[in-house]
Amino acid sequence: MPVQNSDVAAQLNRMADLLEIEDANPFRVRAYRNAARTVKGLARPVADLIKHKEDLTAFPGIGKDLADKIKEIISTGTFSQLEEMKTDLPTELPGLMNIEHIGPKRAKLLYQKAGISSPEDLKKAARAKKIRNIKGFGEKIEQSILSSLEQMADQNRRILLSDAEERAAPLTEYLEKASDTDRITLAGSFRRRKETVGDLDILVCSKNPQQTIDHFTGYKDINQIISRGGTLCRAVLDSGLHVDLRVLPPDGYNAGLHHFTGSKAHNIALRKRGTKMNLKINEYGIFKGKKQIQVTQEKQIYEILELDYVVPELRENKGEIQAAEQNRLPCLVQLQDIRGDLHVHTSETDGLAGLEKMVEHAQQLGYTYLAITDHSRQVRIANGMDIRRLEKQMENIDQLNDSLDGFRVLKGVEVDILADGSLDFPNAVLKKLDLRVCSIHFSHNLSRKKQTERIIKAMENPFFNILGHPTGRLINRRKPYAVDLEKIMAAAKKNGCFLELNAQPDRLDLNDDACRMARDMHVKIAVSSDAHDTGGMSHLRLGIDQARRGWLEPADIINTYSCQDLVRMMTRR
Ligand code: DGT
Ligand code: CA
Ligand code: CA
Ligand code: ZN
Repeated sequence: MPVQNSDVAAQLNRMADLLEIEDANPFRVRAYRNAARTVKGLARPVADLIKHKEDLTAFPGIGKDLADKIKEIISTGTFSQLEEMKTDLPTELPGLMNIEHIGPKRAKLLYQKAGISSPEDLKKAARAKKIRNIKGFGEKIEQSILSSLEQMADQNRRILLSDAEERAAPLTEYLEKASDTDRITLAGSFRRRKETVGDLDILVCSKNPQQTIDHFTGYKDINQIISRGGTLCRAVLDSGLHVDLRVLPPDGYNAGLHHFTGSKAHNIALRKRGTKMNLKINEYGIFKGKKQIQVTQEKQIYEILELDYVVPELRENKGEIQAAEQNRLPCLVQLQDIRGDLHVHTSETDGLAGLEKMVEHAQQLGYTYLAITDHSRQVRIANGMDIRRLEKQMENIDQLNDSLDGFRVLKGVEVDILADGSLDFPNAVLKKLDLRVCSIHFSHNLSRKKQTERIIKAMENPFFNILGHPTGRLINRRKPYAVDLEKIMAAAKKNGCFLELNAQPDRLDLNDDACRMARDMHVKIAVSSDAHDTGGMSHLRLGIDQARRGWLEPADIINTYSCQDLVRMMTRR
């Protein structure tokens, strides 16, 4: 199986982790992280690029040295320097850094003082109350480590939608090669565009199920076949991802597609409705008595049930069936409704591409505006800007705008919300900008009450526009901070502020339910990529998926508005 981009990124990040644990030069650490980010954001598999002898150093953050290392990873799965590092420190040690409260220093301490190198060791030691006595830890940290370990155990079986996409693409391509196969669809939570998926449910239309399954079992990335029947084969990929492959006959495809798209709760509710209409619905089709009603399109199932068509993203039994009955389903936002991106970073702070490159890419995406929102001074690890650098950037943007036609670069910032609720730049500076994304990057651990007050206080500043990544969660890695979203939204409404739906694959923050709450409370949302390079801007589509799951329409999303309207919305009072 060719080594995939996320595998390459994982190896580079592991090197960065080990270097951090060894307290190496921060520039070296950042070089590996930047390269990892670039590889992860590439539109094509890096293995392909190498095969076609393309120049990797053309990509941001990749020099000659890193290009060689990436080639080594592609051919051997690792690189010699990483292997050498591993001889001094246990391989799995960086894994500890995924746990909340554990950075490189503490990971090293845990290993040196208590011989702990894996989450399992750590859990045992924390339960035995042995962590609290290590210098730099204490009882409170011990307890939060334990609780985040327990939470990770619950979550880690689900993988990010974007990672699932990456695993699914080559598999689908492989399945298409078999003769006699027709349609191939990824159903289940993947088709409903949930932020994480438990497994892949692949449906293949074929008249020859045995042959299709034979072909599937020959896929190189399969680690284990769990079961194999006449039309169903369950397997585990090398990455640990489970796959259910189902073969459906041509005349049963649409009924099966509907059934295996789910959700289970939606299916059950539809089945109940069917029963009231004397119809029986199951994975094979819809039946009136013994007679099967022909279904040649998935839409027909809803027609037969006298419902408007419900798109997969809404099939969660959260009111969509009633809405479909009463012709009041939302007219959901689509990617093409988006006219600009309101949160991106450049190489001025922790981005990889310069201002011009980012703007050029936004134009290629068909946008008419782009807000540049680099970090403020507080975020030193991301090379946050001081006032002078911000002002210089504003000048550069003014100049660039003079040369652009039909496109506007908005002067923005991602300004830190400090612990006391003030913003990291004085109002006299903030005033000069077109737009301000205000985010929390520190003091995540305040009480729910204090955190809520902090954000509301920030929103009372007349230059507060958009609350960036509103809950601070990192899927599978960091819990949302304790905060009262309903109060936050009420304050946003009152003050004319907006909330972000950050489209980074592991943030997708707000989640679907919170988007729905915003809609109900008439608070508008900015769907933003938070890109750190040009490739990252296309993550916005994942934000749109999430927005759709949250019932959002174009009018609920501020970056579907014209630039003029948008700028007006950023001026409060
Ligand atoms: P996941 O894999 O946890 O992310 O979520 P799903 O929705 O993909 O769930 P999965 O893989 O267990 O099953 C795929 C679909 O099959 C599910 O969305 C609906 C359908 N399905 C599975 N089990 C049942 C069931 O017991 N009753 C009904 N009505 N449908 C089911
Ligand atoms: Ca599934
Ligand atoms: Ca499944
Ligand atoms: Zn941020």
